[in-house]
Amino acid sequence: MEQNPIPPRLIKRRRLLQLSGASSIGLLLGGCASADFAEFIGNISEPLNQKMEELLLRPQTPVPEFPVSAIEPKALLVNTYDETPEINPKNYSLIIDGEVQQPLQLSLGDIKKLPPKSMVIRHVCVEGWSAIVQWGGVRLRDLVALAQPKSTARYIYFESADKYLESWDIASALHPQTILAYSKNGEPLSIANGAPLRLASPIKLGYKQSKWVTKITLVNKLGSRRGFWEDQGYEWFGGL
Ligand SMILES: Nc1nc2c(c(=O)[nH]1)N[C@H]1C(S)=C(S)[C@@H](COP(=O)(O)O)O[C@H]1N2
Ligand SMILES: [Mo]
Repeated sequence: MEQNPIPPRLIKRRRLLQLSGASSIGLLLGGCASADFAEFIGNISEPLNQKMEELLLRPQTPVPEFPVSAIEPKALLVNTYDETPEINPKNYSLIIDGEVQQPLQLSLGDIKKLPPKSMVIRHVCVEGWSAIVQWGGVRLRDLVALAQPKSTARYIYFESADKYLESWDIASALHPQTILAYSKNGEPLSIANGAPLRLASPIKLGYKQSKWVTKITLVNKLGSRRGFWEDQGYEWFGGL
């Protein structure tokens, strides 16, 4: 089966950033230098082999969030490589399938009944920009729990309406600050930013944070496609 030549968590962030050109490191660190930034990006998430039950019952340690006053409403934040798909929120449904006991098809109304989670975090794009953003939505772990994941699930695929694809390790997906967001900076999410639902997480780089998510599939093994950028050489784990 498909194997990563190097365990993803051993790949250093510095190397990852070099993938998008050495200049982006300077830009990234110069453009958004803050006292805690180095510490913030130094945190790698949990080991990949944590058991499903453990992940669901004992949430991983949250990473520090920013105060609302730190939000940068004008910071560059729209980055899409293909067409922007328009999804009618009335017809929209999110599918959760794969290694689950209870495959689900949920409307936006269903999803919004889950407990809301809001957080102010830094979004970091490897192209050399970052922005402190407030995201509001529901925890992915709450949605996955509804579908009753099997213990065989180790990875999770996200399909988007623009054909963007992402895959994550299950531990990062079940992190308490990995959310499916429907609001940004206190307003309904715009289409450009991924409405009706997009991933947001302080533990992953921007390219892991799929916009316009329509389908979530839990799997035991990764397939030959691992992600839009990953299949072109970007590092798979994409941790912050
Ligand atoms: N479906 C989809 N999701 C996507 C992308 C995309 O092109 N399509 N771009 C990614 C990248 S590289 C980044 S940095 C963020 C940008 O999110 P924003 O446009 O809301 O700033 O979305 C990510 N999610
Ligand atoms: Mo990005």
